[in-house]
Amino acid sequence: MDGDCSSDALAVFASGGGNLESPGDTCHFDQPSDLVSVPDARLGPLADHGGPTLTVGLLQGSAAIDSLDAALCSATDQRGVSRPQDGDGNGIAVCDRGAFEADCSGPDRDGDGVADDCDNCPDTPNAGQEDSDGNGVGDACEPPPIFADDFESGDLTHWTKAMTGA
Ligand SMILES: [Ca+2]
Ligand SMILES: [Ca+2]
Ligand SMILES: [Ca+2]
Ligand SMILES: [Ca+2]
Repeated sequence: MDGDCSSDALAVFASGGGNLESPGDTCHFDQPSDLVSVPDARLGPLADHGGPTLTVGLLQGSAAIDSLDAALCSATDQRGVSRPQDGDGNGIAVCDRGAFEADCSGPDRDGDGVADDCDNCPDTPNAGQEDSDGNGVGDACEPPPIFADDFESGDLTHWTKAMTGA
């Protein structure tokens, strides 16, 4: 979960555990296995990573990677990728939090040494993974802003707030 639930009346969750919230602690993730107030979750944008639904990817170094209790781990992620995968390259496969199991040693189609699952620009070589605005999309492939103010392309948060006042 990326964002702030305190301003959203619909965002009342009953946590089954194993969730991650960043940056705050407003989503009622109150199980011992939940991880809250993570300053930088390193989540990617909601995108098509394969499988029947869109998923939020996990970027290299995300606190969600390899941090889930084995008891809470399902056999596959929402895409159908088998769990667990070794996401931090330490040779030990542990489940990730959320609907996405990052395979950081998987295919690397742009050849920059960062696997597609964990690359913030999977089609643009950017070994350093620079992301100066921290939105999970690397500087190397960040689309230019549509407007000069806060309305950044791909980030509907500001748009929704402006439209609904929520
Ligand atoms: Ca993992
Ligand atoms: Ca890559
Ligand atoms: Ca890349
Ligand atoms: Ca960015």
